Amino acid sequence: MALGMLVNGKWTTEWTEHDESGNFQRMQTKFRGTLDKLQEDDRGRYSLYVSYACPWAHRTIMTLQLLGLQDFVNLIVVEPHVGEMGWYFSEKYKDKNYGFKYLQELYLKADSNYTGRVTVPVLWDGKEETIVNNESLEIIKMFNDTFREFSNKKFNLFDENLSDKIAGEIDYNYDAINNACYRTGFAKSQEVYELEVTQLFKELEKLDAKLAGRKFLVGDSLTGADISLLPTLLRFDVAYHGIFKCNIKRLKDFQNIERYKNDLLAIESIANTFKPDQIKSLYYKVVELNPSGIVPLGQA
Ligand SMILES: N[C@@H](CCC(=O)N[C@@H](CS)C(=O)NCC(=O)O)C(=O)O
Repeated sequence: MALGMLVNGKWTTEWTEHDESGNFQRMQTKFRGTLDKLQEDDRGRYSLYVSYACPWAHRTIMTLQLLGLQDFVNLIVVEPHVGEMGWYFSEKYKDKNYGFKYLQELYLKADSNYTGRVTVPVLWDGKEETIVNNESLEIIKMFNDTFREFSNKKFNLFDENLSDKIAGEIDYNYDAINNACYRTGFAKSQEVYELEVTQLFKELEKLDAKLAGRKFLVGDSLTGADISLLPTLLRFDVAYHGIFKCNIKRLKDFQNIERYKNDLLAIESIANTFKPDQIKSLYYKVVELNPSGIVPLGQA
């Protein structure tokens, strides 16, 4: 992965996601639209652009599959590697809408002056030819709340009666675990790294205790809180332990977290979204972290 971004519509290799002390600070996403009501005519109108390797996109793929929305929304997958020009398409991973070569072309179609990172996931509106939203949590909520009318309705991941608890878990875990792995991996000083990794493992201990005797984070069924956390857990021993140096313990050393993760992975529409080789390859090819780009054969 060579990190870069668009500035006023032009691709640069700038990457400004650190503060002066070397702390990783994630840039905010720019497209934050919502959809309130859909019609049967909207079948095929929207596309979800993803990479199976990306944890944020992984949330949206899981949700799409759990809700059975594959006939309503087109799934478009990028090559599992971030190249010199960011995410790209290939013979195998085609942009079925426009035949674009790079994902940045989609962003520029939505806004020719766009400034920001070119990230997945993207929820694309093929009728208006614009990006509805590129923030994973907002996309999974929209799938559940707006698109679910056209789904098999097997799951309701954001039950209104549990919404405060679900939102609380998602917020807490984002900071404590999901993004903490990135803050650890992208720390630019020994001091920042040590603080982050120590705190992350304290939080994992807490999570392990919380999951004792529990199948789900909130209530007694699968919710958006589980879907938001799980992609990070699935990347932990596969990639974060090595390349992000999140290595005080392996995730499989946490008994309850490991059982929780494996129980969720037993759900078919989750299992078939987990592609460990793509995950390893994406993270170990981040040039800033691993200049040789060598991907290890094993994992923690
Ligand atoms: N806030 C976004 C984050 C998405 C994100 O950071 N995606 C990464 C992949 S894991 C990406 O596309 N990175 C490419 C880049 O920054 O150039 C979300 O949750 O949807």
